[in-house]
Amino acid sequence: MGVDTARSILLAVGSWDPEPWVAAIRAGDPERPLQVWPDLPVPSTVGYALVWEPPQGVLARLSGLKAIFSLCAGVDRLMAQPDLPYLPIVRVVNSDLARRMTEWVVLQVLIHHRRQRTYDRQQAARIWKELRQPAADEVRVGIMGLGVLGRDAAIVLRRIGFDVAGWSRRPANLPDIACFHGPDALDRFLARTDILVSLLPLTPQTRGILGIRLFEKLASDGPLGGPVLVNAGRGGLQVEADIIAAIEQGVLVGASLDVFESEPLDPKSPLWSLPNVVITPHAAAASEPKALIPPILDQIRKFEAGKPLRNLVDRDAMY
Ligand code: NDP
Ligand code: OXD
Repeated sequence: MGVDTARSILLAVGSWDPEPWVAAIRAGDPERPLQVWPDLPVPSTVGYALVWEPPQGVLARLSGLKAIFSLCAGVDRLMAQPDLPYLPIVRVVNSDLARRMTEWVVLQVLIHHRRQRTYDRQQAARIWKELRQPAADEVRVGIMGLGVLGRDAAIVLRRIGFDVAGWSRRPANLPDIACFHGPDALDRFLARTDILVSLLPLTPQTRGILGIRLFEKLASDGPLGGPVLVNAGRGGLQVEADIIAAIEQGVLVGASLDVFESEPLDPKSPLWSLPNVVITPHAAAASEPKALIPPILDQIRKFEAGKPLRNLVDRDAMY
């Protein structure tokens, strides 16, 4: 039996700074050979590719490749590569990432719930005026996507006191959270939602789902004066022209958007200046090398010892 020499790592992180990733890999496994794109002196020795937006064609060149580790939770751009090898893809499932996302989601829900944008405007105009404040349990938050991130956010929002529901593809069960699943339950889920939080992956089934027809099905009788959209999933989930129209027509009374159809968001987009719209630059939950690399190296070591890989992308479901 020949010796398996394909045990080196290829790091390909697109426009990100590779340095912190390299430092974390070297600290976690100093003995492991590492090649950092675009330096790929011996492609045949690469066993593991750690990637964020790798250039097309690179992965297909790695004849000894055994597994691909996505350095972000969403794998839509990776899955869209036409020459993606049919190998296991491990995605990010990490408590650091989940905590970061939950912080962002809770912040946005509270900004709308506590009318922070209105208070910002009042402060700018030196107006002292207290606004009526509904209790958290009067506000129905609906989370689309009850996966690793959606569940964490749901539990914390519930703990704060919101009336929380979630919607997923397959049945889910979470204490004190109303769980809906599948296309047949979507309308019922929307009808009981004042603040809609999207933490869906981008797949052929979810592309464009956040459009005017969906917004019109949200609850319009809630204590915030109308429904609010919060999207940190992917920009391809949303139809931005519909969000703009919905805000202008009062179908939505606010939105918080971290992701966009095209990033960076065009400086000319009306979204920048609509009232009660919060824009963040795809910053809800950053991939942190110090947090993400140790469990990846641990998985590689266990895999080499014959253990199965965990957190694999389902190639059929595309997430
Ligand atoms: P998961 O794969 O753990 O969860 C995805 C959830 O979406 C699951 O509950 C899944 O259902 C549900 N879902 C998928 N397709 C459908 C569908 N057709 N109908 C209904 N529900 C569906 O992903 P994560 O929670 O880890 O991450 C979610 C997304 O967040 C990522 O894909 C990424 O795009 C985005 N993200 C954004 C970041 C940012 O900074 N803005 C940072 C990190 C992630 P089921 O439970 O049945 O499988
Ligand atoms: C992710 C992201 O998917 O940063 O992890 O968007």
